[in-house]
Amino acid sequence: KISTRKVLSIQSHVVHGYVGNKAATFPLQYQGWDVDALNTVQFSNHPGYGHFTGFQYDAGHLCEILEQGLTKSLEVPYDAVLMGYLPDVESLRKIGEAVSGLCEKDPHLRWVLDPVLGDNGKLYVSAENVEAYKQILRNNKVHLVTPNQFEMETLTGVTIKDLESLKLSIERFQILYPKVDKIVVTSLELKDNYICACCDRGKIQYALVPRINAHFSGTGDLFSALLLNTLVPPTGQTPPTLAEALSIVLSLVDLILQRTLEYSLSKNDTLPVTINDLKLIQCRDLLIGKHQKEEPDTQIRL
Ligand code: PXL
Repeated sequence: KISTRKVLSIQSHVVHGYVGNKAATFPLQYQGWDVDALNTVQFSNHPGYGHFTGFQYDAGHLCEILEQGLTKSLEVPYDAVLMGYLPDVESLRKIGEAVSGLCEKDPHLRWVLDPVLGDNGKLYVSAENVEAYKQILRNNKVHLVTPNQFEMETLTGVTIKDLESLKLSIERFQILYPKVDKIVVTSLELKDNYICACCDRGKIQYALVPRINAHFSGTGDLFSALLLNTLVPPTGQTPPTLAEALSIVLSLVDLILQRTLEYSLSKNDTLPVTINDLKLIQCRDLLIGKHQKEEPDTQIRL
């Protein structure tokens, strides 16, 4: 009998393309997860296209599905909750409380939180959302949090400009949010190097991320889904260390981005290009889990 792991993934839905739940669901299913996708918005496509239509679901609708439907009636035995983009602050607070309740009832449940606040020095949610994330992180045993550089700076108040200030921000994070178990800081650009940092039980490590001269949407969502997959293995398997998991996931994401770039470029394109959507379906051979058991690409070392 083949077993599955079960995740509740709370993120956005785009009809066309691959961000949010559309970037997380297929890779997780391909790795053997039952994915219950609770969609926080439904857009035609992501706003990076320059035009889109759609709407957000409000807190009442989302909580009704989570609390009345999934938790009370179905009692789905989730192994993990993956929480991504939640633009409405009331939804963020209420869903945060509901997930917190689930974690209290079931200590086995892993909460992976991607605090989507902004990027490249710009907030794309309200200041209230920042406070709501801080409160969630202060009060909950979150298994893994995956801020990018700007989100880490916003959550800690420490500006990151080199390895030393990065270390300071991680130390500050641990003081402010001592209940959070593991931290991965993504999209760090320090002195022309792309870096990823991780911290588990006080141990901080860094990885150099291969540079690809293009901008992609959905990479962060794919990344947090794959990290969850690697950190929460099937029952009976020992999870890798955070550094090992990060190394495996970074090399897989690199392969997916390389292929996406190759398949997206037209003859007259000049780099850097902006690529609207990851070529996830064309990367299914990379996603099927075989990669997990192999040695990660040697180029990514911690
Ligand atoms: O994190 C990517 C993402 C998720 N959800 C929505 C987005 C984006 C990025 O553009 O627009 C709605």
